[in-house]
Amino acid sequence: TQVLEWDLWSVSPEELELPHRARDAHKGSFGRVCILGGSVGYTGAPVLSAMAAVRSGAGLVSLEVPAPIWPVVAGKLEVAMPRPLPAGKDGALSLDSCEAALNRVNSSDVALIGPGLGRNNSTAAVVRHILAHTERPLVLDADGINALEGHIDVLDARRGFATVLTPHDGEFARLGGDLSSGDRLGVARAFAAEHGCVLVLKGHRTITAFPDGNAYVNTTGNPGMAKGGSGDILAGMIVSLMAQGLTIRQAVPAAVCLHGQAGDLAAEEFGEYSMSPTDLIHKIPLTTKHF
Ligand code: NPW
Ligand code: AMP
Ligand code: MG
Repeated sequence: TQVLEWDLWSVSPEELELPHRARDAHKGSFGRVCILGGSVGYTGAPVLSAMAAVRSGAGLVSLEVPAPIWPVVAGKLEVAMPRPLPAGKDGALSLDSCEAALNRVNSSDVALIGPGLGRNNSTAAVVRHILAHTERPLVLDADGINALEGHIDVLDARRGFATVLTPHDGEFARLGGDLSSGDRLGVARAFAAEHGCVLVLKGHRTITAFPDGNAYVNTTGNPGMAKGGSGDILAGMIVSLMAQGLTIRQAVPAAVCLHGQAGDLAAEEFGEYSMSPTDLIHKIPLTTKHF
């Protein structure tokens, strides 16, 4: 069992790997990402995830959003492809979305579920339907995690399939995580082992814990990232690296490390007060161009 401190500038190339882009590669070589997110009030989150996924190298990025917000999301995107899903009168995903959303997840290489999705009951039921029926690798963030509140058995049933959860402390508490001991590393490792998932416990010194007990403590990032939207970007970066054929063990800590590094570059240019999550996305290219 290893506990590694990650700092991109001191990490050796064999520890941090990005997928090789062969001279004759095409977009299909770099994975199909599906992002299920967005709701009335949270139209920005899935867009941030999608832009981060594109900037991190994914070949094709599609976005599945409730139909009422589709025009707004489509107006913000050029490279990623937004598609509408059936919604109810309240604007949230309806149960009619279950099969369509599942099909779209199943026709991608990796899916991210949750950014800005909202906490409506039928939306959460759609999320759980997908979890229960897909064998695809999944990244769950925000309301994708919240949909498991009181339903941790749905996560446990996915043991054997790749599932990455990226909670902040509030979301981790909804999963039953108890950080009152102050031992974030120990608690994260125990959770990953118990539920057979990869846990990214976010914050200062984000921890990535694998089910076998391995864990990484990230050293990049800064409090300028403590702004709504930063986590949506991280989730997009993780799903993007996973789609490109890295192993989950390579992809997740690498995305966490690069996300913090992009945040540090944004802070260098704009300062921690004024930097915006959008600035962080614009710094991703500086973190990846050396590879
Ligand atoms: P308190 O009161 O601050 O101490 P929620 P959310 C607690 C979307 N977004 N970090 C905290 O406690 C997301 O994708 C859309 C954070 C509070 O009780 C989600 O879908 C954006 N919170 C949705 O909004 C940009 C911590 O957790 C609760 C914490 C809601 O996500 C913003 C807050 O968490 C956002 O990303 C910690 N370290 N520790 C957009 N532009 O569209 C404790 N808490 O209720 O899950 O709300 O994270 O804002
Ligand atoms: P979220 O709460 O989902 O928007 O996620 C916030 C993101 O910003 C996570 O990746 C955190 O690790 C990062 N972040 C927030 N505050 C800090 C901090 N003080 N130092 C480093 N990273 C932070
Ligand atoms: Mg978040």
